[in-house]
Order: sequence, then structure tokens, then C-alpha cells
Amino acid sequence: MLGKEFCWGVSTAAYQVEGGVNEDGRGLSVWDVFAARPGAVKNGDTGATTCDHYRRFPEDIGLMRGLGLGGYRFSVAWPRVQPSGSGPVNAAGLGFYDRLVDGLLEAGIVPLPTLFHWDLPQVLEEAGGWMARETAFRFADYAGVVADCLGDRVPAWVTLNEPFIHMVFGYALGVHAPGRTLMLDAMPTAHHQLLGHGLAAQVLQEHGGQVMIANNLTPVRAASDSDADAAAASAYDALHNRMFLDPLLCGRYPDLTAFGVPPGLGGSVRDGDLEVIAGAPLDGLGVNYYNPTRIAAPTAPGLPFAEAAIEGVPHTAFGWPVVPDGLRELLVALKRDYGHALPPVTVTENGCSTVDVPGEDGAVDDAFRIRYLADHIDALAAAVAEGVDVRGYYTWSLLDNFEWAEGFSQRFGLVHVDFETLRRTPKASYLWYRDLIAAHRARHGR
Ligand code: IFM
Repeated sequence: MLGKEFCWGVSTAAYQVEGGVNEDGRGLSVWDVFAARPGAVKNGDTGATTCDHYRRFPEDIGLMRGLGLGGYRFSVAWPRVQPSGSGPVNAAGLGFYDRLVDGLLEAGIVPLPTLFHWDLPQVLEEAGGWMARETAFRFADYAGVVADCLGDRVPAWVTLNEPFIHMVFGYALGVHAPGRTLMLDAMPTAHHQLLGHGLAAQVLQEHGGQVMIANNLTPVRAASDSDADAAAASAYDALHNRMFLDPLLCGRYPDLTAFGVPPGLGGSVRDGDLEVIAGAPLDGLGVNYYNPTRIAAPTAPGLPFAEAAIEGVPHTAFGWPVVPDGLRELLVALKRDYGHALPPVTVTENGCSTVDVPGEDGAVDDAFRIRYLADHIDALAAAVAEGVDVRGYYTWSLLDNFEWAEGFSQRFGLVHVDFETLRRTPKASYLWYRDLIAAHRARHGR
């Protein structure tokens, strides 16, 4: 049974929903530059307008109020606040988040801002991006600027969103901004993001805020009982999960020698860094869960693992396997592996893309999403019954939005967005989530 204070929320991110990229002195982000590259994003889509949340946020808060939400996780666009990534603060850009936070509080919704959801100011990318150690210090300065403005009304912050995905897609493979293809040489971006987290966490905690980080985590399953598959699965787990949890929760990096990475991540870890990363203890761990990963031994030289398909389960429109029990498995394993070092957990993202087309009556019947959400929430409740301290569940996402390299082709929202007219239409899943939240509240007399 989920407790009285359990927080039901939705998540979004700035570049995916805001639009308004030229409004009020916002600087360029790496995503503006990347999306302008021919072929980088499906159909040449960009986040220039997307859902126009920048202007339509009062309507979107109305939709959230209609859901009876406890929390809204959004991200702050660093280039709106500091167009050059450091130095002068853009009061008009910061003013948007000031109004957003006030609007949320008026609607009885707790704001949960993420400070970095992949839209680095382009000026910082030109100085090395997250490959440069300096970026960690600029991030902490920026966190202080935002906390000075919003800290009186924001009880908790998420520093980074999915540093693993940002490292791999943005810097190793180049399929996300900034589009660099460094492969294993991208490892320093993991350390610099985590160092930035640690430095920012100190600043945020000095402002009286609680600190979380949102990691994309996956339970890793070996494709067979063979020793080779087990070793490959363990290597993948070290890269995807433990590289971003062990430093935060235990103050050390896992063994990455299977990747040819010497201790100290190729020289990027300096004396004292791990104390900074683990030194401002997390008040909560954000878990973004979408699916488990099945791993086999490599079949070609290069990486020490190969990804294997998960068959016999439904798949989302994106082709991601739907395995709700993977969420229970993941949460229970976190408690088993990290014990008392594990802070309370919040599921900061979970959701699916489906092909959602309004019917003749305008309604969007996304039964697949309802089943997906219901089954994952059941899995979460099962983990709680097994003793995991889970404080909230934020579904991805409130609105259909700009899905990075997939542009507008993947719809994750509880609310359908017509990207021509920007008209919002609550889907069947919106009504279902509203009723779920109302029933939970009624059970707890709230
Ligand atoms: O849209 C993304 C989000 O930005 C980060 N987590 C996964 C979501 C779905 O791909």
C-alpha cells in the first residue's frame, strides 16, 4: 500500500516542451545547434516551438490541476538563465521559472525542478562541454543562481537527468546533442557530470533544499547461464548502473577494466573529487525506469558486451520491451545492493510511447498506456511491500513532446498535442491517472 504522503506527479523537460527558443534573451543550447544539422533529427523536427509550454504554461498547470497532481517535475533551461553558460544572469529567462513555480504552488502542486536535462549552453560546449572539468564548476554556479531565485519555494531539486544517457548518446555515439562520437573516450563526461552534481548539491543544500539526481537505471539480465554472458552482463551493469550509483552512494567507481578504462577514468578523477560527489549525501534517488536489458557476450571485438532482444513481451511504439516487473526487480535490487546507503527513492520517469490518433469524436483511446502505467504502478507497490522506501511516481510525460532524435514521432503524453494547432486533448490515460490519484487520496482521507 502506498502511503498517505506518496506523491503522484508528471515529468517534462525544457527543450522538449517549452519552445520559445528566441524569447526573452535565451542563449543557444547544444540542442538548437544539433537539431539544425541536416539528418540529425527525424523529419528535421526541432524544439523551436514544440508544445509552446513557455507561453501556454497556465493552460498546462490547469491540466495538472485537473489531474489532482502532487508534483510537477520540469527542467530549467540553463541557456535561458545564463545565456553564455556563466556570468551574467538573464532576469527575463529566470522570470519564467519564477512564474511557473508560483502558478504551481497556487494550484497546490509541488515544483520539482531538474537543473540539467541535456540543453547545455552552446558557449560551454565550444569550451569542451562535459569533457571539460570546468563545466562542473559552471554548473554549480548556475545552480546557485537558480536557488537564489526559487529556493524559497522549491523544497527539492534534481541536479542532473540521466547522465549515462547523456554520455552515451551525446558524447559517445553522437545521436543526441552535442553529437560527438568519442566512443569510450567519452568516459570523462560521466565524471564531470557527477562532479558537477556534487558541487551543485552542496550549494542547493546550503540553500535549504533537498537534493536528488535522476538516473536511468535498468535491471541487467544475462542472456544465458554461461560464464561469458554473465561476465558481459556484469560489465554492462557496471557501465549503465553502477558507474552512476557507486560514486554517489559509496564514494568509489566500479571496476571498468573490461572496457579498457584504467582506474581514475583515464585521469579525469582527481584527489578529493569522490569526496565531493558522495559528500553532499543524496536526500532522494530519482529512478527513471523504462525496461530491463538483456546482455550476451560480445560477438565482435570492441565493447565487452552485446545487447540481446527481449522477446515474448509487448513492445512500445519505440520498440522498447514492456516488462513491468523489471521495476520491482530494480528497486528491490537497489535496496539489497546499497542497503543503508540508499536514500528514499522516487520514480522520476516511467511511461511509454504509443501511436495515438484522435478518433472522429476527438477522443484518444490509449488503452496500451493505461495498461502500461497500471502494471508499473503495481510493480512499484510490490517493491514497497518488499520494504523499499518509494516516495513518489512521476509519469513521463504530461504532454506529447519533442522526443530528441525521434522528433515528434514518438508520443509519450497523457495529453495529446496537435503540433500544428498546439491544441491539447487529454487522452483516456489522463482520465485514468486522474481517477487513480483521486482514489488514492480518498483512501487516505485527503
Ligand atoms: O524523453 C525522454 C526523457 O527526456 C528522458 N528519459 C527518457 C524519455 C523517453 O525517451
